[in-house]
Amino acid sequence: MQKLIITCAISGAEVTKAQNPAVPYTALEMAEQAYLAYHQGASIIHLHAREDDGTPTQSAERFRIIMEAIKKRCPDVIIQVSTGGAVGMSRDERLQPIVLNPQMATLDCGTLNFGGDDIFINTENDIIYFAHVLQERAVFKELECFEKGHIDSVLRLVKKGHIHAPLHFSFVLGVNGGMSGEERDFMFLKDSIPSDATYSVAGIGKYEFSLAKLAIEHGGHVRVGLEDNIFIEKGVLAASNGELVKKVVTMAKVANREIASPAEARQILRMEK
Ligand code: KMH
Ligand code: ZN
Repeated sequence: MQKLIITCAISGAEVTKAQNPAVPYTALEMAEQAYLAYHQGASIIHLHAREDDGTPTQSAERFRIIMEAIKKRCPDVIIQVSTGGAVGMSRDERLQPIVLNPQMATLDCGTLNFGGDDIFINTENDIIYFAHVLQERAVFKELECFEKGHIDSVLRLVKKGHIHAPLHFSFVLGVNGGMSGEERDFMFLKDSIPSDATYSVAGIGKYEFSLAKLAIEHGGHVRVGLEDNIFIEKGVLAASNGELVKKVVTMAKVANREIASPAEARQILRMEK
């Protein structure tokens, strides 16, 4: 089996310090949380930017400052910039950090309810627009799929020439409004992607570690982090993103799966830069 790539979603756009005080807002806090995750074995940092008061922002300047701070602490880590941003942001607002030519970014592959009155909008034209911008700048894309229809959309857009290989999927399961993260859901999705594609799972809330275990056992990759889940175990807040990563590393050891370094992750995903 390939070595295990661990992504850590350190900050998110929605989770707050009131929910877990370890959620980072400032550049220094972001760098510290990224370092703790990287030190435990994360090779990719999935990044949302915040203002110092916690307000989500897609400002390129804010991303630049935060990415510089992270690079100082973890020079070789892969930073995966979010182009999802927060619910309600426009296409161009979400795409702002791409001017920084990050190595990697997310490409959200469909619309879904996001709890309450929120709708995370990614129309077919949005997906095509984002895909072309990422392609033009040679930014490696992670295809965020919140349910099976999103995978089908990707495969259709591949046929139409809008999305190009290598295909690396992220199954984000358990969002309030998306597909749940039971074993049957995981099996269905992993069997729905092309055999030469790679995938990672991001289980929201209670699904974080059960999905991680399945992905470890089936040759997939794993994302954890405070964006997705604030607890290390039922009712116990995680002390840091590092603690969440450490738990996955322990699970991987039990399953005899080695952890990929950032350089190995680049090779496994067939990244060009
Ligand atoms: N904050 C969510 C609305 C991504 O990073 O690309 C979208 C999100 C997906 O987190
Ligand atoms: Zn995100």
